[in-house]
Amino acid sequence: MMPEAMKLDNGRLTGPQVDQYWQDGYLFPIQAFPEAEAVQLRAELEQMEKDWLTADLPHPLLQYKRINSNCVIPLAARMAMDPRVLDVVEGVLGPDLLIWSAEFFIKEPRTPHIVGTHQDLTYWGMGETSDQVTAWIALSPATVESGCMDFVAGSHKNPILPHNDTFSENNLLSRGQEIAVEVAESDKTHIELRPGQMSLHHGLTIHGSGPNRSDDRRIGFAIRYLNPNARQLQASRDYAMLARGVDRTGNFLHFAPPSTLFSAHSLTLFDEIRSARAQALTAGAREKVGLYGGKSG
Ligand SMILES: O=C(O)CCC(=O)C(=O)O
Repeated sequence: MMPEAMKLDNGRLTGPQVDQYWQDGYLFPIQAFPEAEAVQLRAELEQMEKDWLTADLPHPLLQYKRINSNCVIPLAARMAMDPRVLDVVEGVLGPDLLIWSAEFFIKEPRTPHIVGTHQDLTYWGMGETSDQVTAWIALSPATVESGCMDFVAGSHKNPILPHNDTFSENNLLSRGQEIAVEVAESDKTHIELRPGQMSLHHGLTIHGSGPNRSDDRRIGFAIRYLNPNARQLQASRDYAMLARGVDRTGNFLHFAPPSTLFSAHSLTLFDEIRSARAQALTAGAREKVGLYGGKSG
């Protein structure tokens, strides 16, 4: 039985829920959309997949879904800018919100693909900032059987730990990256979610996910939110979409949500963002440090 979503205060996190997030480095399950609406959103996504699978796009469709989908797919930008999601994210990041990337993590039924255990911030080029959070929304049941995420409680209090590139075919991350420390099964919490529910996680939280052994697709939509204090430290410039409030720092170049699918303008922008970020994404993990290093987040 999956747990019921936590009770919000008028769509917003309560003080104790925010404290829980900072204590554990994650929070779930939170109702982002009613289940029936999630079913509709999934249908819209799957229609788009059908319509564009064999289209003549500069990159395979999978790449546009997997990273910066909010740049080229209006559905992705709409979900990432949904006020119900932003109201929750505000509880962690404050009133000024940027979207750095929105990514579909899809595991087809009965496939071996996993996501190796990692910390997101290792590859973002932003250092160990707490000015970010990922909201991961389930568009199909995320269960242990279907390969839901596993989080290690309190692990966001670590610095960025060493990671190895495995380049494993079954790892959905670009370099098959995996944290170079053993994580005990008993330290992992399974993040089971019903369609429409979401989890929040910190970019230093150690997490990964197993294979989909179910007969349904496992569809997750991960939105990387920043507040404007975050900074790109490795690439010479970076981009983000302003979702709410104001950006007084100007650390990111803003772009508008797309109004049509894969417009020529958005396809060019997609490549521009990718090449600007390549510097940060290809940089390695930092020096060797111990697990559970005790730096407070
Ligand atoms: O969807 C998954 O299984 C993993 C996603 C993930 O690693 C993330 O959202 O940071």
